[in-house]
Amino acid sequence: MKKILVTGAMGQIGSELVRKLRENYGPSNVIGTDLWKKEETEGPFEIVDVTDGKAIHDVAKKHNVDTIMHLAALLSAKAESAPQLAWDLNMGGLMNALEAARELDLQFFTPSSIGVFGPTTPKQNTPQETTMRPTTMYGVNKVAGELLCDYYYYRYGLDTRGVRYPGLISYMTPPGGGTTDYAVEIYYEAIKHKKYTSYIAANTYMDMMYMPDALNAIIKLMEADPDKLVHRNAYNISAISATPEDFTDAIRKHIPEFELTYDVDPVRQQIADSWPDSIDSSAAKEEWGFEAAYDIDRMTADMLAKIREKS
Ligand code: NAD
Ligand code: AKB
Repeated sequence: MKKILVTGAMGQIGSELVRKLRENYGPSNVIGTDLWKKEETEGPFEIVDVTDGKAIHDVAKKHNVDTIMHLAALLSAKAESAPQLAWDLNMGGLMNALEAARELDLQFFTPSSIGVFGPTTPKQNTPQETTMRPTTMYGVNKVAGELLCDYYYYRYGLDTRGVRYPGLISYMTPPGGGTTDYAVEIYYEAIKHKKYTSYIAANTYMDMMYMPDALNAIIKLMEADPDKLVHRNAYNISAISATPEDFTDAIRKHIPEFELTYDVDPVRQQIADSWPDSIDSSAAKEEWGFEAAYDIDRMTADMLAKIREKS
């Protein structure tokens, strides 16, 4: 991995991943791409619509990259409100990115999600290999995406790798329309109003992870010895299994008067209820040394400090 093209580079993950990759591999060796860009965006950047296969291919070729990290997608809540768009973007964009990687012989990464699991999946310590019958459009896309990446690996020998991310928590770029977004909003509201109304119901567990751990995981997996990878697409990884009350308890250690109330959104609650309470990351630990440095308390201290600095 020496020269990397990132799709969806303006998003929650992409905006921080590009920065981190540039620190590690050099600013000129990371090409950000998206449908749009912020005015202040620095470094090599191209406008690329991933539903246009030729555009991905041409930009990858122009910059002579050896790796594609494909992030452009519609997340779970948005996908439920626009299933056709989700299919076209999540499947069409992935197929185009894989084809570009095949034609140019590039290493390939794309994130899957805990959204691959469904109501018939074991809910506690969900195994790496288990029943995957999701009941959301996003989950259907992610399962099909995992299979497609494996297909390119087995059929063409393409070096495809992926992780099943839990909800990601970060302070730089807001999340893009997922079910786990409440776990970011709660921190901003804690600083601003000392209270938060959760659209996710009490006692709903979901897996979460702080962004620095999520970024380190991508780099560690992509640099891992291929001979050690028994699995490919995609590895369970998680750091935290938490409810809205667990976030509240962690925030109250810094803001004792913080209050939590509920106004449950039935669509996002149904999605959350169909996902695991906690997933088992042992295959990722054993095969490429995945580890998470942030638990909920360490992450909360950092999130609150960083949001305060910004405001
Ligand atoms: P995001 O919604 O924050 O960003 C997606 C980016 O894709 C946006 O900048 C958007 O402009 C861009 N995009 C949309 N349509 C496009 C198109 N046609 N062509 C090019 N770019 C387009 O998403 P994210 O949270 O950064 O997620 C990135 C990937 O990680 C997705 O595959 C997502 O499913 C996966 N993932 C994210 C999380 C999470 O909690 N953030 C968890 C699990 C998996
Ligand atoms: C979402 O909630 O859609 C994402 C995810 C877990 O894939 N954060």
